[in-house]
Amino acid sequence: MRPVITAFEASPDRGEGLARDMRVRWALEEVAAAYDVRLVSFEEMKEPAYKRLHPFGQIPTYQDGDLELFESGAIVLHIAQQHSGLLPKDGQGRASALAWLFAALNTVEPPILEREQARFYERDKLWYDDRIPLLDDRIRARLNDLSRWLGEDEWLGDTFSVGDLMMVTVLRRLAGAGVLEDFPNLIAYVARGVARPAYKRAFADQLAVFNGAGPTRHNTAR
Ligand code: GTB
Repeated sequence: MRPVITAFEASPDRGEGLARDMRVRWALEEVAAAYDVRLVSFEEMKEPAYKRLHPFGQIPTYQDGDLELFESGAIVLHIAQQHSGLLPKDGQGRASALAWLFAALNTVEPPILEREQARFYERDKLWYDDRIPLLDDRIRARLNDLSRWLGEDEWLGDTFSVGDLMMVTVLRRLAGAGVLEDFPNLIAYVARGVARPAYKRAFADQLAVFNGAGPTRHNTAR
């Protein structure tokens, strides 16, 4: 039996891989786990049946037999724990990879999300033009520290881990914001992440949905 994840039937990101099913697809590809995708509409996500699976009526969800999960971080962590490849075997390496997973979600993503929300919902507000530079500064403060930590290293720990996977998907959300460009080592870090074959497969699969092919190439056993 293959796990089933949910993804947007029609993603507002137009196939750019910015919705949160992308990180789950990428994790599944990294560990070479076959999976199925159930595409859902915005209407279906708000129905009681779906909300029994996801209390907030969002994507992604994950079902594997009787096991049901929501929250992309919890899903990616579960995948990393079930398979080898995304968590180092040594104690410190594993603990640090988990710390970076949480740092991506709890420390770096929030100011990026706040900027996104402002762009979506506050464009017509009087304060908009003053607010964006403030939000950019908050993001820059995080990126500054992240950039310093990474230095010229390839990944945040000794090897690619679930922490890098999450951090790269979070940083990708800055595309077009003109903030990441101040940090050449982070640009190179994201480029290394998206150059991974597993990332490319995951990206192609979610793009195929946008291009109307449906969930056709979502299994990794290839
Ligand atoms: N904390 C949850 C998690 O990490 O799983 C957040 C899940 C979430 O926000 N899901 C979004 C969703 O289902 C899709 S990814 N939204 C529908 C709703 O809440 O009704 C967020 C997203 C959406 C669109 C773009 N985009 O167009 O670029 C990027 C990211």
